[in-house]
Amino acid sequence: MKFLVLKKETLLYFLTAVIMLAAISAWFMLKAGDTAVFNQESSEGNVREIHMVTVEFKTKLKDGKEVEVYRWDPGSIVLKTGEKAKLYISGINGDEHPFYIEGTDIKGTVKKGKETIVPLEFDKPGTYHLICQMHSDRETNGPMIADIVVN
Ligand SMILES: [Cu+2]
Repeated sequence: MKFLVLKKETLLYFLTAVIMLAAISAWFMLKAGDTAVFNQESSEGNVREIHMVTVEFKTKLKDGKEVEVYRWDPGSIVLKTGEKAKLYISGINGDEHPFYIEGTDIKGTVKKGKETIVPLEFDKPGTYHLICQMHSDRETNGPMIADIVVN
């Protein structure tokens, strides 16, 4: 009788061990699954993120006159032909910057405190100008032009 009780106990221990092992492997399998999904997502698009801001330089001249200029920062970005990128432009200075990219049909507006996302992909190499229509030259507190260099 005692032997039988012991055997039951052993069986219980064995069962507990099996359940624990199953739980641990299930946890690892789920974890591996999560990683696989994450990897799929990151390799699927392979879209590069590029961040840009709108800035303003301002100064007072000796005669008291104020001069200012608006710029895209960075002023140039480099892409490979066919490379997919997302350009995130944050509006820091200036209420708004309506822009277009020369040689494309891309246009939009960057507003203060907001982020404008511009998907980029160029089939032909060259230098494409990102031009702010409001600050396109020195007369209008520009030139607010960034170069998108495609190699
Ligand atoms: Cu502007």
